[in-house]
Amino acid sequence: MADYQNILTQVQVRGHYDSGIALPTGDWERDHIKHFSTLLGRIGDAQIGPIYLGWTGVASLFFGFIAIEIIGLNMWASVGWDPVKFFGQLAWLSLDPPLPEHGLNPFPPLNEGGWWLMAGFFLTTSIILWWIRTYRRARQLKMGTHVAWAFASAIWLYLVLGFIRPLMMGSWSEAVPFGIFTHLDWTNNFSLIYGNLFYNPFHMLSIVFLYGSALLFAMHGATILAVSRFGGEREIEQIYDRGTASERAALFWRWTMGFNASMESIHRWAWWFAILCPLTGGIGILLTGTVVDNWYLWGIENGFARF
Ligand code: 07D
Ligand code: 07D
Repeated sequence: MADYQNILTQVQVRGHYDSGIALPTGDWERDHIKHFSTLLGRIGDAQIGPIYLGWTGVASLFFGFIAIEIIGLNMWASVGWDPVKFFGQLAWLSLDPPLPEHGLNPFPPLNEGGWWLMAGFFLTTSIILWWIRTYRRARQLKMGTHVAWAFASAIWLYLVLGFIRPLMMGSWSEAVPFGIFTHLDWTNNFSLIYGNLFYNPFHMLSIVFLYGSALLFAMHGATILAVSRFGGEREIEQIYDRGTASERAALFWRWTMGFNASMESIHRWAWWFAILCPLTGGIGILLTGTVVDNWYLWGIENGFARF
């Protein structure tokens, strides 16, 4: 009997509609959407919902919408309200942070960075509300709060780039613009201004964890898929059952490299690698321009960059 599913099979997880555990009284009703999608069933669970929004979810979407609105309308205004130019040039349009002469002024003229500050405020509020939502939903389900802390790590880098470092440098103009290609130009310029970011050890560490995450993801995903014919994707059984799938998966890595992560530890490896990527990255950005002005010269002083 075909009783497993992955992206390469046609078999779907589809039973009766499952409402999940009951919410405490006072929490919002969330069973309005009861739907199955064959298409979504090909990449995951076919059941859609129940979706819980709650006030943090609604407020987060609301503030996120305001931020996108401010960014979008500014971009549209920058092409004289021409809809064709707006869509045609969208990837090149930008809402830039305040001009350097405004320093940390919280109310610079709207067209010289005021709109950027406002959009940043609403976007940050939206992201933090979404963080609270992930934390509270996890607690409500009596889960650990690992997802929230992983998300917090990304928020840390975001805040360093757009808030904490500009504060320490004394100017909002240090922050990242809102724009697809302009934020890439900013990234490139940042590296050039501060003497080649490749020589920043925290950029190195961040890359280690970025590449490491890809490697771990490939190893773990591939291993579980490779033993799915023995039920390897049913992880609960793997923890107490020394059955063939888990045994073979572990043995594969012992055979190929003499060591295997356990069914539990592999997820800790993945969690830490993913978290350490933006965490170390944020430290690296925070040190740039505040403690170190030129990473290449710093590398020479510390004996690992050569003329
Ligand atoms: C696949 C999950 C889904 C998320 C997606 C992104 C937006 C932006 C634009 C309002 C993996 C949705 C995009 C909401 C809308 C406006 C103006 C996540 C997945 C599909 N970047 N970056 C991208 C952001 C920074 C860098 C893409 C955000 C730093 C480089 C996308 C932030 C630096 C490259 C994007 C942020 C930096 C990109 C694809 C915030 C250093 C690329 C992202 C909030 C870290 C790549 C054209 C993706 C690209 C790319 C969004 C910050 C460097 C537009 C929201 C300042 C080198 N970045 N980025 O798939 O194709 O992520 O750019 O900090 O090459 Mg970036
Ligand atoms: C951006 C965290 C914030 C995102 C949040 C998400 C929404 C949207 C929408 C759901 C990504 C909010 C989401 C609002 C919701 C929907 C639809 C995480 C983010 C909160 N670099 N570099 C890194 C490499 C060079 C530079 C990290 C490689 C050059 C700068 C990473 C190379 C120069 C910065 C990395 C390379 C340069 C970085 C990012 C190679 C440019 C940073 C890690 C092979 C010429 C950032 C310390 C991350 C950092 C960063 C990789 C080259 C500049 C490891 C592989 C030398 C300025 N670079 N880089 O997780 O932390 O980002 O640096 O050349 O700021 Mg780099």
